[in-house]
Amino acid sequence: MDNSDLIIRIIRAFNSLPSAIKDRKRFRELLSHLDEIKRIVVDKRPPRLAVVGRRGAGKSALFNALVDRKILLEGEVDTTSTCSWQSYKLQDEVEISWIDTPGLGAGQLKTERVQLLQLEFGRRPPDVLIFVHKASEVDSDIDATLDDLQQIVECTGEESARAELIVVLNQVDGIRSPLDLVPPYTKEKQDRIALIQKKLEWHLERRGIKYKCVVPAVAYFDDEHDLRFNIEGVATEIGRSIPSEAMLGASAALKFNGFKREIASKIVSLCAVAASCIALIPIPLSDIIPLTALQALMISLIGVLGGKTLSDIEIREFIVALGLLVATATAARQIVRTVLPLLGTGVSVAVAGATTRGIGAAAIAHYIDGESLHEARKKLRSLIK
Ligand SMILES: Nc1nc2c(ncn2[C@@H]2O[C@H](COP(=O)(O)OP(=O)(O)O)[C@@H](O)[C@H]2O)c(=O)[nH]1
Ligand SMILES: [Mg+2]
Repeated sequence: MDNSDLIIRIIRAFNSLPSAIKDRKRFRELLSHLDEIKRIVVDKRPPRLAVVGRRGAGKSALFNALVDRKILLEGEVDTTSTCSWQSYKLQDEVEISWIDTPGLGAGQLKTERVQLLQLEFGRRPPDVLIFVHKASEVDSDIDATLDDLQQIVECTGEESARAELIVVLNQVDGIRSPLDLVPPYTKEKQDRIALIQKKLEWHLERRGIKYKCVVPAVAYFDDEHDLRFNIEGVATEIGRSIPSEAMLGASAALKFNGFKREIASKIVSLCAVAASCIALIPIPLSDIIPLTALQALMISLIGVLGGKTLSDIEIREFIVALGLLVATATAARQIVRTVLPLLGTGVSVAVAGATTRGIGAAAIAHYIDGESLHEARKKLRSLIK
């Protein structure tokens, strides 16, 4: 059974319960968490990243740095620009949609262009908006650029529903210290970067532009030199802001552990809360079986984030290796194939939540951070004591 089938069956099984139970607050909370998991798994689609910035800020380079491949041409003068989403296929079934809005602050953002963007964003809103700005240009006539940025932010929808704005302070390698090009940087350089970052934040606040964070970075790499700095930090911020539907797609495209860990922790939290709700529902169903099915799904999803499609047997072996639930683990994923069996013995809320969190942490340690099963087991033990 694949993960889509599994979550659909879990939801269906809970939905078939008597309405007296379904009216309970806990039950509704459980279903909303299960629905969120369903959005991640069943409604998954490629991520949509919109990038804006001045010409030469490093928008194309940032794309290449994020996907770790030279796909877009850098240093090209963008003459025409399409104002529509471009899809880039990275591998089978791994795709990223990107829209580039170049030439900010150069008087090129004509009304017509803004309207086209607005139309496109109306059809398919961006998951995150990334403003790339060159570190050496923070003080040079930034107001015209910020005016244009503000217009584009407004294009992305009503204020309450807008994508988060992530600001990338790019090309920090070029900040004075010429002998300090490659990270890790000296303390002096780090202080300078922090100062420029503060300044950019000050400009954004002065203009009333709502942003999530300013992330310093270097996007440059070629066959011989890799000057990249903190691209994982950029990816992690994208991971924090990305909506459920784009999580799996984005994690296949942006292969950074920081990003994957961010998504995995969200999945673990959802499953842990759902597990506590299951334990609180006072019916025979609220039992170890659906709980184990949910935990199996969680492990499988973390495997997917780590680039591994786990078979039912591998999931069982993982649960067994953690020293848990040997008997029920056998049937972990098949169990909801039929009606959930009505067994007794409820699990306590605290145990259900904590164990689920512990298993999640162990799965992240093993499948994302590449730690041994022994280490993963230690992680679980440290969390459920
Ligand atoms: N040193 C350095 N060069 C960069 C960095 N990011 C981009 N570049 C270079 O700056 C130039 C402009 O970058 P590009 O991505 O084409 O800018 P765009 O116009 O915003 O798409 C290209 O030659 C890039 O290779 C960076 O962080 N450091
Ligand atoms: Mg470009």
